[in-house]
Amino acid sequence: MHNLGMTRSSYQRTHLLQTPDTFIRTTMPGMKGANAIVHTAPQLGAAFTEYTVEFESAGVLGPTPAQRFVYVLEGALKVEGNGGSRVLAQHGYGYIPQGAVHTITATEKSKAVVIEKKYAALTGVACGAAIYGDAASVASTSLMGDADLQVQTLLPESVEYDFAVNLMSYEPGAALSMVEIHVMEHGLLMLEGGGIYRLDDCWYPVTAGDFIWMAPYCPQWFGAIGKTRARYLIYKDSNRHPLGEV
Ligand code: UGY
Ligand code: MN
Repeated sequence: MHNLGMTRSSYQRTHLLQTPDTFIRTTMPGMKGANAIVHTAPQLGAAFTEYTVEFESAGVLGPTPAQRFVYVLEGALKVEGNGGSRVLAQHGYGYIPQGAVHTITATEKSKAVVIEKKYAALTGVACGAAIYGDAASVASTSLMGDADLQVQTLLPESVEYDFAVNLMSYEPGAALSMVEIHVMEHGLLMLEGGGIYRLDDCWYPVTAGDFIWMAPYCPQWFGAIGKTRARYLIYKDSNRHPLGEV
């Protein structure tokens, strides 16, 4: 059933809204029993990749030329290498430094979002160590004093790490208190609920399952609408000078 060429998806110079009706699956070297929906990549102007992987049971993710962050949306993934073996259940996440040999295998039919970025090394600073956690046990803090807008920071905010991944949870009616404009870019996956996202000079209805890429300096604002909380996973580059190493 087609919908006469209509979609909420929108591709603009400063942003991409990619809704599930426009997702196309692909594969990558080393990927077995799995496929990827690539939401953002350097081809779009981004300095990172973000993709959703749909695994069959025993499906495998291939290697990466970059740092890797993985967040389990459904099912469970076994991560082997880099000092051990562990299983990440739903809402579990892992950060694997660039160059660390590892394998990621689904222990059941699973879905995960993967973020990868080439590490921006600093002389005299060691790359951050691997991290594994469960979002359910990460403490949250209010954004700018608003208790209805909670942020969970999944990676350490230290110079060894050159990007951040946060979970942002909005109670119904909560909103960013300002339109943000900043040098950092974002990759955003809506996990729950929905609302209105302002991107540049456009206002979009968004809902769980949607992906958004925001270029550096893209004006951005979100207000949660609906009777359940809205929640998204958001990437941003961090801890580096815009001109490069210092
Ligand atoms: O961390 C951020 O920049 C975040 N507040 N941006 C956003 O939610 N669009
Ligand atoms: Mn922002």
